Amino acid sequence: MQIGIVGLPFSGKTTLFGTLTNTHIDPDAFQKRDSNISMVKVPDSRLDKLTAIFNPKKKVNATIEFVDLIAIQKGEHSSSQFSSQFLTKVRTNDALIHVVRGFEDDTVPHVEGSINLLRDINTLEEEFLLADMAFVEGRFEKLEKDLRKPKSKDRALKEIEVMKHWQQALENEQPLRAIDISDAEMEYVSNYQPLSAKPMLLALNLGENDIAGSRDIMNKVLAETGDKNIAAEPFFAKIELELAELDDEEKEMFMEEYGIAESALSRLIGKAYELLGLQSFFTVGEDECRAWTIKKGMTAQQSAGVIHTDFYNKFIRAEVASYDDFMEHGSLAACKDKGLLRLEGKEYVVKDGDILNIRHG
Ligand SMILES: Nc1nc2c(ncn2[C@@H]2O[C@H](COP(=O)(O)OP(=O)(O)OP(=O)(O)O)[C@@H](O)[C@H]2O)c(=O)[nH]1
Ligand SMILES: [Mg+2]
Repeated sequence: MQIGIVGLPFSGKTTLFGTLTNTHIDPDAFQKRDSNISMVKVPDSRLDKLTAIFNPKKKVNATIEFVDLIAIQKGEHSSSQFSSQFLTKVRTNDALIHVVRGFEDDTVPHVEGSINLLRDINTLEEEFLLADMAFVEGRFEKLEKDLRKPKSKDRALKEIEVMKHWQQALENEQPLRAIDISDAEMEYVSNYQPLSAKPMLLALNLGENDIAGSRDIMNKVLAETGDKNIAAEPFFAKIELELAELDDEEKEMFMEEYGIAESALSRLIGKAYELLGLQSFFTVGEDECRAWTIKKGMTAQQSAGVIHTDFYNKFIRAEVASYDDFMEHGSLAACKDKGLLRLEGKEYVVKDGDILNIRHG
């Protein structure tokens, strides 16, 4: 999974990237390159506990790739077109984190001269809507030509219907993530990755003084912007970057002092999982304990396919124990004795925290 970090200049993107990836950053050095990419282990206390029990040779966390993208400036794309380089990078992202500046700091100028979360959120959203409108217009031009060719006419007619639906939404200033795209429509547009359709996590980069009221600020922002594929989470880039560099004991002490319950990484990843409808299952053993990321609703066979395509093709059954049952009884053998190690077929819908052992041919 890949998550892109976007936002206006000086909002704290690179600082957040440094916090999430635990890399010491020199913003000046980073700005010279156009984007930074880093793979991050998804923190998971359940995996830690399983590892403590099995004591395996290897512990493998699920991973997420974060990309620190370049800043987006208002009106920068006067033709309503993002640079193709930017688009190519954003297209491959499964979701976007939009860093919104909420901290005051006279030494770091705000491009608009003042702090206003909703204005900045809308600025970026408008750029996305404009880019998608330009995309839709481009498709109409191409589809007009396709209409004249007998071979492509039928398909073009269908796609035009979808593009009209999209255009109507965009003209009403509705991001495409807020509209329903049916499976039938999807068939014609599954290759497209409009910006305003990306699930969006608003990362509100607040100042130190906002820590106590951060949930209220978040709820207010969500009340104004909320659509179904949007989430928000407050964070405090500067403090949290400093925290990320401390050892665990010190970190805990300072987090408590600041009233921050969980690291920025686990908070934002938690939100991203929710937003994207993701969950984890585990495989355990003496060789390896491992967390895997799947979409909610995936079956045992589909989940087996995430481990290996062969497991999908040659799937026979899955032995399943829930994480809670396992922790209560301490071993798979004990679960089996209690009838809590179930044999499930390929249609079984895997639940968050299931421990799976795939039997395959
Ligand atoms: N006081 C304060 N300063 C911050 C905070 N977050 C970031 N900064 C500072 O703001 C400046 C810009 O932060 P960056 O993380 O580089 O912002 P950016 O969004 O990556 O900026 P560009 O890549 O230039 O668009 C840096 O000097 C940071 O140290 C914060 O929460 N509080
Ligand atoms: Mg930056």
